[in-house]
Amino acid sequence: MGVRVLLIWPNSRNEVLGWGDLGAIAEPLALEYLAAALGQAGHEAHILDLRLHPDSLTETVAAFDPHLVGVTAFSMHVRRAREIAAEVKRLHPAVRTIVGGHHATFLPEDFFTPTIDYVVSGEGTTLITSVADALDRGNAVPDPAPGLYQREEGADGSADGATDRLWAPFDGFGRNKVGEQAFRQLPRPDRTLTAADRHRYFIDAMKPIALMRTTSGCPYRCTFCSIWRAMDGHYYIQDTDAVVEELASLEEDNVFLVDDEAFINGKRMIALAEAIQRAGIRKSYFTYCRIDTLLRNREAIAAWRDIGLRRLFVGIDAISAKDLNEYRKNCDIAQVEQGLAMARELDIEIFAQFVVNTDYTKSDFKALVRFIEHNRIDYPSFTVLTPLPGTELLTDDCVIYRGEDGRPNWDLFDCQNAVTETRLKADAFRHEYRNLYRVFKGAYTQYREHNVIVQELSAADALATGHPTSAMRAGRGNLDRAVSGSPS
Ligand code: B12
Ligand code: SF4
Repeated sequence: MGVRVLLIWPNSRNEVLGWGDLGAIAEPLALEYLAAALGQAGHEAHILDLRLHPDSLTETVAAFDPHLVGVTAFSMHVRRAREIAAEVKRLHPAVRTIVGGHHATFLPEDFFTPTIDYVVSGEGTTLITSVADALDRGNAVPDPAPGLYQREEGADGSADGATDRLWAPFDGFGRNKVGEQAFRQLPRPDRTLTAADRHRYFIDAMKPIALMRTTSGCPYRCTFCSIWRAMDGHYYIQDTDAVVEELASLEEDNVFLVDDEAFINGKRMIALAEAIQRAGIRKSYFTYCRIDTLLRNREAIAAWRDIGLRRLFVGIDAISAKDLNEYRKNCDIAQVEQGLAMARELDIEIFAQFVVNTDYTKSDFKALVRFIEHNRIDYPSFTVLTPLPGTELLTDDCVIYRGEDGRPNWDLFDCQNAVTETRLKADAFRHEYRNLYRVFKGAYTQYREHNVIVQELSAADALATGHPTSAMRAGRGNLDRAVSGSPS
């Protein structure tokens, strides 16, 4: 018979990102994977993207009448995901709630609250299906499985001790891991469920844009990155035929390959480009690539340029030997400069990502600006060095902003706020950091169909949750214009 499962992508509680959701609102790929698996098992799934439909929770719950509501969450969504689950329970106490995604993968205990019934750590398709199957059998208790946590029956009365009363002990169940074979057999994301929204998904001016994955994981070991930890260092590759078939099924002309490092294996990428060409598929591609991977694989990058590769998202991350070592990037400045030059020769646009170290002084900020100008980088983008869950940077006491429960204030984990001590005073660091976006504002205009207000939020603003500041409201206005497609 099957049950009804509503899958939700949260809107951020605070619009604290430098660009907010303005730079990108992209397809909820994780939810489409979950929906496909649920559909195959005979359940009915529905996707609600709250970034695009921020006021639709109540009406969607009423209209779809779900048995199970699932919410995905990055760290910056923790509080919002908990709020959504609480709201769902308020509207409909009998509905079961389940949370998964990047934060739950490493810190499931942040979701051990009375209004969340299940938490999934790691790959979610099999586990959400087993929960839906159990509910379908009239049993709220699915089979125990690695990565699946369930709140004990009857423990919904009080918040205290909820963690202790979890049926699945945290230390015993770990993460749900997939092997390469299982990765290859994951169902193709169900994009029919986002059909009505697809024209609104964008990354900069690439609109509409589809997201797709051809590999998973990364063989490198950067200190600030949780991806290799989530995959235990494995790198899995999808079959060429499956990739070509999925690409052919996409209606969008723009495709963002969300592979963490697509070009690791140059021969495979050349073979894939040839297969895509043979299939007569023509799209504009954007994907991630390390600078040393780019240097090693000129031929593969050229082959992809010929089938439509337009932009590369390159994590340059650091401009000093000290930071490159500290981040364990395993490459040097000379390679960075050579890689940038090669991209220019190949006529590939570079979206360059820099990780601003919290030990930056004013002169480090100046050096970063000079480096970007000197290397004529098309599109610089910045994140603050953040101790993301799953990384060795997150230690017990490194986070200085904490919530009432003593846990880190996850609202600030958007990589645009320093959450640890900075060498500069906090306000000075924030000012210098925001200034980077101002300095390069002109560089963005050719890529953006809308102007963006760089938000001057203080950590205090962000901590005062639930009450948008005027800067947040201004951001929201821009967001509305951006998603409705009219340039501001
Ligand atoms: C593509 C991508 C983006 C894209 C688009 C994201 C989108 N759809 O909107 C862009 C470029 C916009 C982006 C931006 C950001 N991103 Co990003 N992004 C990714 C990337 C590379 C792939 C995401 C993806 O689609 N994966 C494929 C899906 C299928 O896998 P999945 O999400 O893991 O889902 C599986 C499981 O987690 C689980 N699951 C997931 N949700 C749920 C829900 C339920 C109910 C259940 C049961 C299970 C479950 O099952 C799923 C299927 O197997 C990931 C890294 C990665 N490898 O995942 C980083 C990643 C998610 N991004 C990250 C971050 C920090 C950001 C930013 C905040 C900062 C930044 N500048 O990068 C911004 C936020 C922007 C915003 N406003 O949302 C971090 C999140 C870490 C964390 N703990 O928060 C990641 C993990 C990268 C990293 N380690 O640094 N990102
Ligand atoms: S930052 Fe990039 S290269 Fe480094 S481990 Fe993460 S995905 Fe791999």
